[in-house]
Amino acid sequence: MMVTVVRLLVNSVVALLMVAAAASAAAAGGEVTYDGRSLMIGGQRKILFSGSIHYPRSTPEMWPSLISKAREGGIDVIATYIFWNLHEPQSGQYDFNGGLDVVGFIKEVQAQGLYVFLRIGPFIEAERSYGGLPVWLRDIPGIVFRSNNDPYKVYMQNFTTKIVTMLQSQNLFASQGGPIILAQVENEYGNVEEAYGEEGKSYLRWIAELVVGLNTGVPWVMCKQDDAPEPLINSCNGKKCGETFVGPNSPNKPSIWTENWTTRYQAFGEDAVVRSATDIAFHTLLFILAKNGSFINYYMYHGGTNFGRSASAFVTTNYYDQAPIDEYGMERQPKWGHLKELHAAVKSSAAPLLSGVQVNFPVGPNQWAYVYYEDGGTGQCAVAFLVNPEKHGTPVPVTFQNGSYVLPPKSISILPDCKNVVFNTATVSAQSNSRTMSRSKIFDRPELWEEYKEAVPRYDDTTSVRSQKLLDHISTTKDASDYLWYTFRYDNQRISNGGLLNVTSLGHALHVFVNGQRVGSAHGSHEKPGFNLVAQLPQGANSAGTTNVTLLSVTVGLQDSGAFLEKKAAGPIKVVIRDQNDVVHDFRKHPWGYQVGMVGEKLQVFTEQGARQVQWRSFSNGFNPITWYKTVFDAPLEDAPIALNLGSMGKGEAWINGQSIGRFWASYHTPKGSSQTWYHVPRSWIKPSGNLLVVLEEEGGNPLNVSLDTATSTAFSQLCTHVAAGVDSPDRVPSEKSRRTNTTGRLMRLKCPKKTRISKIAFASYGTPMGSCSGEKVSSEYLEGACHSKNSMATLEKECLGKERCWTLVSNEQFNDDPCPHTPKSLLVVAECT
Ligand SMILES: *[C@@H]1O[C@H](CO)[C@@H](O)[C@H](O)[C@H]1NC(C)=O
Ligand SMILES: *[C@@H]1O[C@H](CO)[C@@H](O)[C@H](O)[C@H]1NC(C)=O
Ligand SMILES: *[C@@H]1O[C@H](CO)[C@@H](O)[C@H](O)[C@H]1NC(C)=O
Ligand SMILES: *[C@@H]1O[C@H](CO)[C@@H](O)[C@H](O)[C@H]1NC(C)=O
Ligand SMILES: *[C@@H]1O[C@H](CO)[C@@H](O)[C@H](O)[C@H]1NC(C)=O
Ligand SMILES: *[C@@H]1O[C@H](CO)[C@@H](O)[C@H](O)[C@H]1NC(C)=O
Ligand SMILES: *[C@@H]1O[C@H](CO)[C@@H](O)[C@H](O)[C@H]1NC(C)=O
Ligand SMILES: CC(=O)N[C@H]1CO[C@H](CO)[C@@H](O)[C@@H]1O
Repeated sequence: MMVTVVRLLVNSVVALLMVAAAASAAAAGGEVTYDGRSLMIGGQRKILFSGSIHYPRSTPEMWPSLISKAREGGIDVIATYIFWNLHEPQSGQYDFNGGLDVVGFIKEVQAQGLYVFLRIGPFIEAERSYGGLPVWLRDIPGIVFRSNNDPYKVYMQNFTTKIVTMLQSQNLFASQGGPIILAQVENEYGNVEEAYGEEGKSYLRWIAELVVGLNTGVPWVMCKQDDAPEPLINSCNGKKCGETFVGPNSPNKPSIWTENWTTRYQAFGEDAVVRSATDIAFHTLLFILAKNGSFINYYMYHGGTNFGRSASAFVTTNYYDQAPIDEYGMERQPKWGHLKELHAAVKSSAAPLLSGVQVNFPVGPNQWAYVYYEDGGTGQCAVAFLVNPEKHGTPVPVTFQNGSYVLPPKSISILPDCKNVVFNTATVSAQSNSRTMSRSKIFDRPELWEEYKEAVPRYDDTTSVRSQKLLDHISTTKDASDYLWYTFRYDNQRISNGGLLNVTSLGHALHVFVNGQRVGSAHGSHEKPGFNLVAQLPQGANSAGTTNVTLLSVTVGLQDSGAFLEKKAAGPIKVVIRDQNDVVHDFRKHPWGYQVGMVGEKLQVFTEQGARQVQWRSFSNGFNPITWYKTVFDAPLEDAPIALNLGSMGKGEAWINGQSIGRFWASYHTPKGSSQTWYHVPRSWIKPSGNLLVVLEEEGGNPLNVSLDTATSTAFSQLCTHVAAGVDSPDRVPSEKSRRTNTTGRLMRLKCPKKTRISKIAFASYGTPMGSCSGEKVSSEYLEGACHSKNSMATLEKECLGKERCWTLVSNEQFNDDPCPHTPKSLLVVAECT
């Protein structure tokens, strides 16, 4: 096929009129076409930087500022998924109000002159519960999700059509003069396609027909889908698409990176993943050079918050807090600033990049020049890039067109005039910042709290749902709640005194009560949701009467990916008691009683009205399993983002004025401490006074150390220096400052930018430290070597803290220590100036 430009516009006359009408906005639509090089908007080739910002992960009040920070950061396109389970909570009942006003969100993007990449799915994964699919879909008879299955196709088509029609009615597609230039159907279907065999392939063809038939006038992509049917564009997701992407599956399709992961989502029990600005910048630019990339979407640009019960299994309530805009909507530096500089440098070279002919050749052993020549390759050098892909090692000097350049490891330099370097991906000039949480209000007095304890249900009374077997957790709750109570009882005469209760659960957490007393708790993890819980049954129940056993099974969000999601199950699947005589009693087939959810959830005790439905008592120190706590507070005076510090609590959910700020699980520790201590409270959810805070605690945390904190960000510059020790040719020591007589060592100097002082030594090691001073100084990139003087930090702090400049000798005398005699040593210091 010789089609080089695919025209998708149905009615170009209408579109041109719309374009004219919207011409004042920078991102006015236009016919979106493409070829093997790039997307073209209104006939103009574009290199587009896109940033994912998901409207339900912030509030409408935050949208304008998030979008404006993205625009200021050099972002051209805002990418968002569409969240089916939020928009259609019950079959046929739709919600597009308030925080779900996707039309309002897109119009805000348009008003700020940016484009939109609309990722409809409607299966989206996105670390959302059930991958964004409504849980009621499970109950459609005969349904198989994401396959050539009529019931699924009916619902999928209905919702997809509804979204497209709604956006078309508002003229939001570029072909109508709107900002939407690109759309996505399904999500990483390539990961599961094989599991569905021929039915998967048929589904894929059906999808292509469906979306083409919607006549949006914009191209559609399928990410991680190398066999995407014509005319859908296959695109890459990952951290390193400049290395991994196999390329478009047709020469007339552009190279698109739909998810360049700025970090990774965090799960409870895991530390936050930090991806440095320099690593992101390197791979982004490499994709442009090595894969002819012309569209890069940062996933995420702002992660935000998984409010309510919206996170998928074990995923933390904060989402991609390490993205260029943090959870609270503040720039994360130097990431935001470094990428802004990258975008500006690439934009300044966009024309030759897109129209020039690329030639690449070596300028060192493994260093490369990527040069773009004008006039079909016969003309002048129009822009050049110098690439050093070596991940480690020292900077490499190279010669390019008679000029000398030094290329830091894993870096790309941009030479817009083929001569001067305006940007290097590993050289950060943007300032850094750090976020400080300050306690604004501490709820540390018992009088501030009231409590309401959930009763532990027993087999007889409250458990209206009955069965002769163990029911699946998800099929029984239908995800109306995280909680499902399982109750049974046995005759004490049947089982000899005491014994071991052994519960096998598919996940995610479980608390076990015997006669109303908790005897054990256990939980799984993101990697392994299932677990066994073994609990000692209490001694002493004499042979008369019954023993009442209650299991509280808890889901922590539903799984978001994998084939055959409709069959996924949770909760206990095996319950046995091994008695004192080693007799095993199996309770799988036994009369069980169930209660879905907490009484407090049913009564909505987290709302003003619901709170009046129950009898609250004054705070008692003794924790009884499953307690609701309630207090009232005034808004903090500081004009800063707010978070609830739940570091002293265990696990549960918290509400402010009836709105859930999400699940908390502060007790799920990692080697560095709690997985998540702070939980974002959107400013717009609180009023000046009389705010109702309700916390449901299922593990027994201490509410007396809960606080309302404010987040502030402090800018600092980072200094890094690495000096080898040596007895020969010591640097000259400023004599007036020479306080030591023995100067047979090299000198290490630090100097802060004007009007700032050294406020922190972030890293110091005299010995054989590892790490280099090129690249962004992410602390994990520096390590003490086998040889390290324990005096390093104290020595640097003594010499440098509070000073504008300082110096130390790199010698045993200075450190009063020789950590490894006869081994060449060096000193690596990372300091911060504020
Ligand atoms: C599909 O949408 C149509 C029109 O909106 C509606 O009448 C019909 O009930 C929907 N079908 C299903 C299965 O949701
Ligand atoms: C990039 O585009 C050029 C010119 O169209 C082509 O020769 C080259 O093979 C492409 N490179 C990749 C990795 O697709
Ligand atoms: C490099 O220097 C040589 C010798 O002076 C000269 O002939 C050549 O034109 C120079 N090349 C560039 C790209 O400046
Ligand atoms: C509990 O049950 C599991 C699964 O049947 C089994 O592997 C495990 O050994 C049992 N533990 C004890 C202590 O009996
Ligand atoms: C177990 O529950 C039954 C029925 O509610 C009750 O009569 C009995 O007292 C309970 N047994 C214990 C030991 O609590
Ligand atoms: C209360 O919280 C603060 C800040 O998180 C912590 O430093 C302190 O140790 C806590 N105190 C208690 C008694 O838990
Ligand atoms: C100075 O330091 C060097 C090397 O650490 C040592 O060999 C020498 O003895 C020192 N000189 C004096 C005067 O302390
Ligand atoms: C395809 C790809 O680049 N995958 C990478 C995504 O990011 C994770 C870490 O966050 C890497 O382990 C993968 O290799």
